[in-house]
Amino acid sequence: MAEYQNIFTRVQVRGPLYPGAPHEVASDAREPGTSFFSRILGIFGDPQFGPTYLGFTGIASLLCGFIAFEIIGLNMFASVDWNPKEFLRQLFWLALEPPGPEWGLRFPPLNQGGWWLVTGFFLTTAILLWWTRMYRRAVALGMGTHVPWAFASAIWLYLVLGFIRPVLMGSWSEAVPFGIFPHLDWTAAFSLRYGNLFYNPFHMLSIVFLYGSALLFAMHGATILAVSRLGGEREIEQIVDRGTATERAALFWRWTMGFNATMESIHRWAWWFAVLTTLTGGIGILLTGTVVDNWYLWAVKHHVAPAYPQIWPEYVDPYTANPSAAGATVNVVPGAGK
Ligand code: 07D
Ligand code: 07D
Repeated sequence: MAEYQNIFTRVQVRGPLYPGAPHEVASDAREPGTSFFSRILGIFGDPQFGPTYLGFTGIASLLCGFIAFEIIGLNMFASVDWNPKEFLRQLFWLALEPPGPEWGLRFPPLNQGGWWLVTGFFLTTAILLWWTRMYRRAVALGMGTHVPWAFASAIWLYLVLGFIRPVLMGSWSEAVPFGIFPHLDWTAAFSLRYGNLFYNPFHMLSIVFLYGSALLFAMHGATILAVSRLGGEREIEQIVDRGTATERAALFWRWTMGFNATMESIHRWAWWFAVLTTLTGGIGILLTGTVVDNWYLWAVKHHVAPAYPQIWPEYVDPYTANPSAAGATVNVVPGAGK
């Protein structure tokens, strides 16, 4: 049994190199030398690498991604005065920041946020080209387009964060900086500026689907591994050979919770939970600062959160002192703002 308790694949099956399902396109990918076996890849998945397909959109996407990556790196390098040691030491703290609020939606000089705009353009182009490539490869193989549409949900959140919401707010300064820790600082500051994102119901929904994704993934992965000694992971055989792994797994769940997903429905659950994480998240970010200026006051108004009592009158929360500026017309603290 021990062999089933490892994260890595123990058995590596090697047949002749396989060019893939019969299809009319990508015939160049069948050229000899485009595929090879790798023991390391075999530990994580299929040992065969390739054939790959780059095509125009693939190459253009990688090129744009490379340009964005380079501009970020060079700006960070410049910010430490081209000192390689400092660059490496401070790498995780360095940033390419968006333009300041004084620029609105205008194009500032390169070193005052212009580079951020150029990078955003190339990164977004790279991501959209990669999406196009996935869509077209799926169609070329006669598959459904579920993968690109799931990816589109992530791209939606990305576009809301860095493009759609800043445009609605009338300022690039609202957008996320490029940088490892700076983008975390931005996330924390965003929550604080808009009165605690925990009270944003779409942030709540996004968390539900994020946690739900992890739970579903754990349940599904564990279930299939638990019946893999009966061939549970061989999906094709499971459809034809009834009565072994799948039925046992289904009965396990009926025994323990009265209900079971099917071989098909579990993947629908997984797809929707993952997709809804970023779909609801994007809605939550889009509403922040545009429709709702303070999620805490919003929650008080809608009886989600209680109002804190005023204990020390001399300390007045600036938001409660001027509720109209907070975009909410609640009198959270009686007597405050006089
Ligand atoms: C495991 C698949 C592989 C992908 C990886 C990410 C880059 C960035 C940096 C050129 C699960 C590759 C990273 C290409 C290179 C430069 C400057 C996916 C897997 C390994 N974040 N975030 C990370 C991005 C936002 C938040 C890590 C991207 C929002 C928090 C990584 C975006 C907010 C934490 C990263 C983005 C936010 C992170 C690991 C885009 C709210 C962490 C990501 C395009 C959603 C964690 C130091 C990972 C961390 C982390 C990338 C957006 C919050 C650098 C590309 C603005 C709270 N984010 N993030 O594994 O350790 O994802 O940060 O929107 O704690 Mg982030
Ligand atoms: C970022 C989609 C875009 C990514 C793309 C990928 C490349 C790299 C290269 C592979 C991740 C492009 C890829 C370019 C390719 C290679 C090598 C998806 C992205 C297109 N929060 N929070 C969420 C929790 C708090 C805040 C979502 C938990 C605090 C902000 C998620 C907690 C504050 C935002 C979530 C918590 C705060 C979020 C993200 C707990 C900070 C967002 C979902 C327990 C102090 C984002 C509505 C996701 C959002 C978001 C979880 C706390 C701020 C569910 C569990 C209160 C500003 N938070 N959060 O999938 O949608 O992101 O909010 O405390 O913007 Mg949060």
